Amino acid sequence: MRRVHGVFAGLLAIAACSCGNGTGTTDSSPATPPPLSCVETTTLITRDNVFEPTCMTVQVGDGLTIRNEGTTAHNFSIEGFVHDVDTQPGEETNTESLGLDASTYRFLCKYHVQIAMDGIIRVADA
Ligand SMILES: [Cu+2]
Repeated sequence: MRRVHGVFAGLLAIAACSCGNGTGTTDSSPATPPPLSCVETTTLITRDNVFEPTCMTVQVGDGLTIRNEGTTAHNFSIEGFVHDVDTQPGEETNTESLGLDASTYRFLCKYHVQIAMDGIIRVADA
């Protein structure tokens, strides 16, 4: 019993050492968005392949103007909601009120989400 306990403690020590070398991979989840400085705007620009800004603040009831300054079609979707708006290159799309409660949401381009074309939208109480 005593010997088993000793081996276990040794393994813990080794695990702690390898963590210190930066090999830990368990905490890479973006579940908690980092505290970004969000831009207060209802105009979202899409480029190839990034949103600008990547963090925006709007008021409850606001709609968006999505302007595609890229050379390929981009999409605006809000994770977990039905919004699904395509904007062609050089064009502009105006959405109606997003109809979202005050909270923080992730938006993304469904065509390029695999290459991290996404952002954060904060909906604030008017
Ligand atoms: Cu895109």
